[in-house]
Amino acid sequence: MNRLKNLLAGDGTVLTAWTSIQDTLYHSALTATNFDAVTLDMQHGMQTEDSVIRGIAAMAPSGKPVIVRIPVGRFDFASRSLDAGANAIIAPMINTLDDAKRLVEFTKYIPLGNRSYGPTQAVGVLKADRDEYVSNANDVTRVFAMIETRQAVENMEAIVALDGIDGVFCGPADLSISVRNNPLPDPYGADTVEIVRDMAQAARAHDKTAAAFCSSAEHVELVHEMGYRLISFGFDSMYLGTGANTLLSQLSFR
Ligand code: 3PY
Ligand code: MG
Repeated sequence: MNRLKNLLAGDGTVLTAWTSIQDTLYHSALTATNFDAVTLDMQHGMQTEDSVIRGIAAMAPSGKPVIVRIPVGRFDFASRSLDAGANAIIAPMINTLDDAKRLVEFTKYIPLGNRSYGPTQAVGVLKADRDEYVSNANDVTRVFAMIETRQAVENMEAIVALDGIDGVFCGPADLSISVRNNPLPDPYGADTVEIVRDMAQAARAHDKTAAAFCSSAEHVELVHEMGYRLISFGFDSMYLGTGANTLLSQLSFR
């Protein structure tokens, strides 16, 4: 049950796939790639409550951590995802200390939070004893607050310092939109790159994990060099398109 925590121990880097596709056969296929973890995206991705619950169970035999990005404010489903056996939660648009407190309330058992008891599916999926699961869940399930607005940056120190928040997750597109006051994103552009660097330093200063979303190898290298250790790379259309086109490019007659 402490899959993600173990992978991150000792300054380890975890590269996670990021998927919007609801199909459990596809989820299992993703676990067979060299990604270390899989993130099911319910915010902008098309994952549903059903596909998340079934996806977690389908991926369990791989032993790879499953992370769920909940829709904005769906703290109830953060609890349910953990009850279904998710290893980690990414919560978008955590802008204030109150937002962060509410996230912790729903994802950590007492004394850190107020997560309701009932790890129904988790114990089977993670092959854990019920009491063992509950006793260790606060420590081993990871909770990430997305910092992706100007307001969140202003409150970043307080958010990252909060007990129960295990890390910050940089959303570079929304961050650039908010900072530049421009609906067209400029991820990791000149106006936000130093904020992104500060985010990693704030996480490190509190012994928490810095995490980030990337859609190019260049950005993965950039955030890795800054100290980010949970990094998503690409999404479904990139995996399928790059894979198919790489295969086709190997043919001499095309
Ligand atoms: C962002 O870049 O804003 C994200 O939320 C990544 O999905
Ligand atoms: Mg975002």
